[in-house]
Amino acid sequence: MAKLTKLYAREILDSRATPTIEVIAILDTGEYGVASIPSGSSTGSYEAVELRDNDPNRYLGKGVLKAVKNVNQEIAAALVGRDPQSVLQLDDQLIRLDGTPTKSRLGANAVLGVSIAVTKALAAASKKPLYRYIAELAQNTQPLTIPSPVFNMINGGKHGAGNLDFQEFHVIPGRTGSYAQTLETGAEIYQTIKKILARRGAIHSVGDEGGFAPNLFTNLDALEVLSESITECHHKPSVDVELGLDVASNTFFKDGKYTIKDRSSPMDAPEFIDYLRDLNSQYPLRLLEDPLSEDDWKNWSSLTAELSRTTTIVGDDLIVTNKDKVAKAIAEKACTGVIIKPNQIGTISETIAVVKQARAAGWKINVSHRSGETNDTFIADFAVGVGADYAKFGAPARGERVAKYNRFLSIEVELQQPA
Ligand code: 2PG
Ligand code: MG
Repeated sequence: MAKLTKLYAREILDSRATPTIEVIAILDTGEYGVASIPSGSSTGSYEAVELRDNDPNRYLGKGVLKAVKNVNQEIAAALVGRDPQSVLQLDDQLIRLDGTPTKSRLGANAVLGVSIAVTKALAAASKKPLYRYIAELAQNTQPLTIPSPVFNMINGGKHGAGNLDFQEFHVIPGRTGSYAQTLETGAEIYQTIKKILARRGAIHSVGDEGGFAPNLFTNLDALEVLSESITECHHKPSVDVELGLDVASNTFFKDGKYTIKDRSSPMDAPEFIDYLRDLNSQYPLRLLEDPLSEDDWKNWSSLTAELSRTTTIVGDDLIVTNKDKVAKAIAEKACTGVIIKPNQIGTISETIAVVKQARAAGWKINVSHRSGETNDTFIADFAVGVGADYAKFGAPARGERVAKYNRFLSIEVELQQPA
């Protein structure tokens, strides 16, 4: 077996000019893995803790030198010179070393950086493509396929320009052909949205995930723009090309009420559910993510009972890639799909365990990037390896988003080759 000969980290920048951690793991066989960790801005309160320096004199307090030091000193001292044996054993060791339920001592960013870098190094040493190595870790024996891409075309909420309340307006091309075709469809629709927004005088910039951040009157108008552009590209909206939303409702939920610009007064949960039901009949949605706030469990169950026959109700901030939350949601029938983000929990083994648990409950799996990203494409291999139904990597624009969609293109070609 291979020994870990070097493990070190450094501070780099993510796509939002914010520092993040990059970890390098080198084996005595010469193989190595490099991982850089993404970061969310609409984070759920129950996510694992991303360690930041809080030193106002550097990067407005957002530096990650403490996390870097934790890798270079404590974690390296525990792991270097040893055989990591398996990702599961490595992750167990990291969890024990940190010793907190939320990885707040060493930092989930430091811990996940090591977990992914070593996973990549071990995959390289096994001479298997990363996605196959992940499939073995996940005991996924199904034929490997590329998940359906969920393109985030219009950015609102915390990722936008302050005009729209909902965070993400998705376009999901149907899978009649190859993944490459869905990417082509997504790119054409993206370009068409740009033209339509210009025509409407809804001056646009782009948001954090590469989608447009336009000036529109209501959240519903954004869905209208998506539908119009799908039609203009000669597809049938909600049939050939479906729609989705990440409402990210935590961001506009206050004192028990949901406040959005489409309504003159704040709505309580039953009123907001009525609003979402009407929206869903006007613009049928394939995926409806975080329609209600992260602690509003009772109403999640009512909404799921009402809408899940036609629409997958997806928990992100509700579930935070956490096994206890998944168990609660299964028991309460609170959702039928889940967003999977490794940095919400902090190790690859725990992330895989959550995928398996959700899969066993019959949920749809949507593997997701974060709004602050790097060019690391690990998440694309991960999504293929665990057999995700969907992958959400932002718009088909901006380098850090496109890197992942392009990685799918090469995996698709490899999967088509005879074994
Ligand atoms: C989300 C994500 C990614 P963030 O809410 O699904 O799109 O956003 O990374 O800011 O939490
Ligand atoms: Mg979300």
